[in-house]
Amino acid sequence: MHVIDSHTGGEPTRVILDGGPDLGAGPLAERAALLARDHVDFTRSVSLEPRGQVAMVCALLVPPVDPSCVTGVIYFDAGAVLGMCGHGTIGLAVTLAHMGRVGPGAHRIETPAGVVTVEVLDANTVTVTNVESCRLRADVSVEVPGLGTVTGDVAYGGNGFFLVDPSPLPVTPGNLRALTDATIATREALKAAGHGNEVDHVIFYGPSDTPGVHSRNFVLCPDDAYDRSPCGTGSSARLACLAARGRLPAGQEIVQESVIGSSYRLSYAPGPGGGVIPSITGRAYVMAESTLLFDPADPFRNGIPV
Ligand code: PYC
Repeated sequence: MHVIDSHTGGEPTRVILDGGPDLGAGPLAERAALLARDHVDFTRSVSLEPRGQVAMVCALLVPPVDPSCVTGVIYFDAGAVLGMCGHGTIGLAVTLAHMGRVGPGAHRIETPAGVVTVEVLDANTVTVTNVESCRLRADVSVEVPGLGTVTGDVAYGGNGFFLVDPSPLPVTPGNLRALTDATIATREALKAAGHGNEVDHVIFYGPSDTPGVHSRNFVLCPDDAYDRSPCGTGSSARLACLAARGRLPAGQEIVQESVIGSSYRLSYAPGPGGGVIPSITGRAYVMAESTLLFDPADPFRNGIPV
């Protein structure tokens, strides 16, 4: 199995070029559901340690249904198959450019959430135009053990998010353990309150001391790792919420910082369905080209269960 690893703002992406399971030729959302239902050993074997790493998001290349797309892709981490992935799409575009499969300019990529566009600006810089994103519910409050009442918006940006601004605790690199525990507890409280189908990521927002930055975020992913990047689909959900509150006009750019200090430039255009069409610009770097080996005698060939 050949893979190329990159990172986008510190968040890893493993592009799987061959050797994945046969998922047929149906719509990508159906193929993603098959991957989640029937191939958990495969998804864990490539994402979890010892072959993978904490926070790994994998990008399985599949033939697109739409022939105008350069590829289809299904993203997953160790905890879930994702509808879309923003940092992964930046990493994928940089990887395809590294392989000589795309040049500078615009290209379409099919994901389970829909077709997205990438604009390759240089060898490392990519703008993703995401699927239409929208706020689903404003000011949802849940009781979270240890935190009290936590209030946020439920929004869709290719994945489902609960966005809390301001964060109940400081969003700083020194606070990663407490932020992880608090966002997991918030996600569990949302599940218990019946929002489990709408939310699989939780984001807390705090101020940044970097000049020109709109805010700093901490993003909890389905595998309980935090996103080292500012999260492309989470940023899309954020744009939808800012637009719905009248706090950001269409076309105005903001900079979103992650908890480790990497950043995306964000803006949006009005969407046809009343939401927003997000643009996310970030940088990715290719780190490794590898052949993964799976020894049947290896007791951890399907990853170390977490
Ligand atoms: O960038 O959309 C994203 C993402 C989702 C999960 C990890 N990163």
